[in-house]
Amino acid sequence: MLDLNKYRNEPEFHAALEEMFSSLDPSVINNPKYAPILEKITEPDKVITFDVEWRDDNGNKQVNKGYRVQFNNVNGVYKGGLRFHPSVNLSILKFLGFEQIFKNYLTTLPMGGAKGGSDFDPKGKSDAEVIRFCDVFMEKLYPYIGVDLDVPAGDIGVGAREIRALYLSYKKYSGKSDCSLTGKPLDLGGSLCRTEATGYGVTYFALQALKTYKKTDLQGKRVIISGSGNVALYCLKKVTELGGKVIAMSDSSNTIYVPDGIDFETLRALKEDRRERIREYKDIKENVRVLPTKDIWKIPCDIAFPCATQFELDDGDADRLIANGCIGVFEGANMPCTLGAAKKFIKEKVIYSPGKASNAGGVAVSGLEIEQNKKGERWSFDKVDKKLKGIMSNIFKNIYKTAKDLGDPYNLVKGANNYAFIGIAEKMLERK
Ligand code: NDP
Ligand code: 2IT
Repeated sequence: MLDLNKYRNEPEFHAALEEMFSSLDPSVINNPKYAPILEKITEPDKVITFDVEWRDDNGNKQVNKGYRVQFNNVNGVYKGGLRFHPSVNLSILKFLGFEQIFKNYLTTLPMGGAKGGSDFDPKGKSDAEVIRFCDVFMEKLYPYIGVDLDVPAGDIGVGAREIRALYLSYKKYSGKSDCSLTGKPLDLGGSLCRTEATGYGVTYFALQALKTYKKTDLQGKRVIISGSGNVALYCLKKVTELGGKVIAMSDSSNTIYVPDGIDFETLRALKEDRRERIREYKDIKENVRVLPTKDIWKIPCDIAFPCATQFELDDGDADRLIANGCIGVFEGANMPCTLGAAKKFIKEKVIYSPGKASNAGGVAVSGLEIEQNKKGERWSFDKVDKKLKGIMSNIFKNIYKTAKDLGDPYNLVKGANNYAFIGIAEKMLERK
């Protein structure tokens, strides 16, 4: 029997394992044929760590830690983002890499699970510093990646600027221009709709779930979205297009509460072009209240999209959302709800979707970027968007059916985990 206690000193990874194994149906977790793979599925195939020594603008030497966790490639090439954030450590990257195995399986595209990154903080650094850091990071990482081996992408702190720098360095050091990274800028072979994919995808997922469970949609709904990075911004755009009113968003410093609704283009320019703090929105628009970050969950809403980071929504926040009448919580981030918060939503029949299902749109379009690069094709925005819609709809259908078949229709955690675990476990048994 698998003993999760040995992972207690890796709290994020431990939580991801507990979420998976406690949700598996007894017919799955106790099935003797899966016993031999339980240990194997919880240990990464390979963990690569390296020092990144780079020079800041004053010429001083700085050192950060670099990582790539290649978790499991039974479903295809190692695939998953790179995160640059001061909190990055192996526990966080193992949790993200583990989740990625099952998320990527749900997309139906041939991708295994991986994650990587650094404790480097791009915030407050000049463009030149970020580019120098990315260059050394890639000098160390390039021997381990490539289109048929491992294909990283972005995540927190790794956006268009970082991917451009990383890909140019990859080409320089490897002498290759294969699809070794996704989320590339369009002029370097990126896919249309990759920037929008995670935020649009979680919104498409929400729409399908709202229709199925509550025979409703986003029209006229009061929505809150935590974060204001890549996922949150394009969730804002799609929710607004579909008739929802996004009344609050956040960053790690503040929440803004805007009862009239947040304007996408104003916030996009503030965050993407000018890299400012979200509170600056108050200086541009009327009727804006600036609150502490955590107060976002106190604002009454119909639907919540946690799109910032892990464990940002705790048990007490769940109680407040439920008391305020929230009907759906759709994770755009990876594991933003604590396990206790998720349990409360499921118990109270608030529609709750785990990130590995509802935020799979980003990696799905990454998979489509690989396909386009391999075929030497460039698909239109509408074509990619249509495929994304189809993939999100298919994920919802598969996990909803599994949850229903297990006699627990509101439990999409059970639905996603049992469905994806069986898929991966069967492939692991086949490989032996
Ligand atoms: P970005 O770096 O673009 O944005 C992150 C946002 O979250 C920022 O607004 C940031 O605020 C906020 N944030 C980060 N840490 C904290 C914190 N500790 N407390 C409060 N707010 C915080 O990242 P993404 O939008 O790409 O990623 C967001 C989430 O979505 C992550 O969990 C990521 O793993 C997940 N995800 C991303 C995908 C993608 O395609 N990009 C795909 C699937 C999942 P600040 O600027 O102040 O740091
Ligand atoms: O968490 C995620 O799925 C991502 N950060 C996207 C990974 C990818 O390879 O596009």
